[in-house]
Amino acid sequence: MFEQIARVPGDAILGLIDAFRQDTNPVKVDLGVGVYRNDRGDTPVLESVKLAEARLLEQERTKSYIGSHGDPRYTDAVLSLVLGERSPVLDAHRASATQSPGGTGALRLAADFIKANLPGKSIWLSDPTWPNHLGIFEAAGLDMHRYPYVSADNQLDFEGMISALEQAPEGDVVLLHACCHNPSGFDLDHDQWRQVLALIQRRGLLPLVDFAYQGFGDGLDEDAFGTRLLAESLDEMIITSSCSKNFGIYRERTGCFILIAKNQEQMENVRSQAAITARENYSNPPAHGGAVVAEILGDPELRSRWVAEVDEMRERINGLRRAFVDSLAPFGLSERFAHVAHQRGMFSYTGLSPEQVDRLRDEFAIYMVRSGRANVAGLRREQLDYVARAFAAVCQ
Ligand code: PLP
Ligand code: TYF
Repeated sequence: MFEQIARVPGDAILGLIDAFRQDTNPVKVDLGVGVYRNDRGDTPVLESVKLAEARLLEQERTKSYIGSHGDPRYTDAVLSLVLGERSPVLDAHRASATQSPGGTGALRLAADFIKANLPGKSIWLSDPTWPNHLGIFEAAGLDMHRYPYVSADNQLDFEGMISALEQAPEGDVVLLHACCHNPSGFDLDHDQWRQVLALIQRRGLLPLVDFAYQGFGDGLDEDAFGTRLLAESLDEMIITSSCSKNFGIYRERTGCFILIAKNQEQMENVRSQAAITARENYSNPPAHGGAVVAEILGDPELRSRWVAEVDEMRERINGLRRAFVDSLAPFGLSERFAHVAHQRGMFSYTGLSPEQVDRLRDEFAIYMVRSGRANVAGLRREQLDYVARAFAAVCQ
């Protein structure tokens, strides 16, 4: 029976990992997959995570199931991290949190929840967006629409975004990146978030905020500005959060599916649906990552150590953004790439064409996604001049 099944292409971003590994050029540079790297090019386990894991190894007494909603110590900690310590939404008991296998698992819960409970509603995704968004919502059977996000001259297309979303029918879902937009690196400023809020209210839309990079843009609280504005202003909202990047626990699959309802009664109703969705997908989430996060956020000393580690990762990325633009100055290109210093998060839409990206790979062993997306965290200080020279060569 299997002879009729066709082979499909693999994930283009993950494919870069193999291509990079096979390249024997000693100066090769990996600006592909979105994983944080230090200046040696490594993705080490955070010290706060190592300390928490040592404690867990000592203290763990059971490997029994943790339940469909996961570990309440973890979900309560994530709610405070995302919505703020003194959020009126939490005081009103309007928010439900379900531990999920990564942010991806949370997105799939959101997709299934929408499909099962909001019949006939479509979802609106930014163009461009993280390619897996398309696969996840397609797999759940949702109809998708796109809204413009980046203009042809590689800038945030806020007007295009707003005018497209003005056409969305009432009750449709709009997916917004909380911060550090993947793949573009273009984020909304405070005034633009307020305009998006007004549009959502005017059109009666349901926001789904994907929050995968909290702490990587401007700060843990700063990055939550738009998310908290919507949560405190609207009756209903969905948030998918991920601890993969900010705790560096990618492979532990640690995320959270958050539903905000008008009141506690309705929150309990939608929460019961979230449990069914989780049960039908994977029953219970993996426990380890959530236990690590709960241990860190619940202990003042570990927590401040972790905050310092997040600060260090963010400051390294933002420092590299400025340093990269500076290193392009001798080639007369700092103006052309000035946006790299203003974008936020790990990613930058450089504005390079697929052909230029191919030349960077073939002639300089520099790997990036063909859309022109670079993982800024993949830059190393000692390679900045080399990369700048390569950019200058393909921009001739
Ligand atoms: N959303 C976006 C925009 C992402 O870039 C990622 C990253 O991989 C995710 C969600 C999900 O992350 P994970 O499933 O690894 O927690
Ligand atoms: O966009 C990225 O590079 C990260 C990592 O299937 C990633 O979000 C990429 C592709 C994928 C899973 C994770």
